[in-house]
Amino acid sequence: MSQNERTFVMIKPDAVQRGLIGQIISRFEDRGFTLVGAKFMQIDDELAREHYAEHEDKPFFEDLVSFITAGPVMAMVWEGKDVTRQVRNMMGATDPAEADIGTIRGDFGLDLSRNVIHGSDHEDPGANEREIGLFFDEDELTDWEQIDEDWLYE
Ligand code: IDP
Ligand code: MG
Repeated sequence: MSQNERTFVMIKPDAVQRGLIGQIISRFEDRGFTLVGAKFMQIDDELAREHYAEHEDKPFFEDLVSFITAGPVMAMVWEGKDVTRQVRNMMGATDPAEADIGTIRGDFGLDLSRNVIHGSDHEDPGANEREIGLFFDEDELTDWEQIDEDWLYE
């Protein structure tokens, strides 16, 4: 497989509760990306603090930790060409009120602290690998080739 960039994506507790898992996964499948890992789980306090460590000094940090641990999430690893940046484009701006219509946050969210989805920051080199490692062991990721790859990629 030549397009082996991977990124970490998480459907947040608000979207799980609102029954949006299927619609969100469909968007990534429709785009052509390959699902290589998935885990339906509830994040504990320690993992939440580690995952969002870059925000620990922000005023919203404690609320963010409470929110992300309040219910189950769908943690995933997606693979494909330029996937980290493309997933961020598909997610839209952090605040759903500012996100373009057609993006996941713009179509499914209204409030900054209930913004539906997380994706690794493409402007932070290594964020994707770091976050994948935080949520998945190597043997929980599956290498496979989609049958449409010859038609998806030149
Ligand atoms: P991102 O999720 O688009 O990468 P970040 O700035 O990394 O945005 O923030 C991480 C998460 O923290 C956001 O997705 C959102 O859930 C939450 N967050 C960010 N800024 C605020 C805020 O000002 N108030 C409340 N929550 C916030
Ligand atoms: Mg971020």
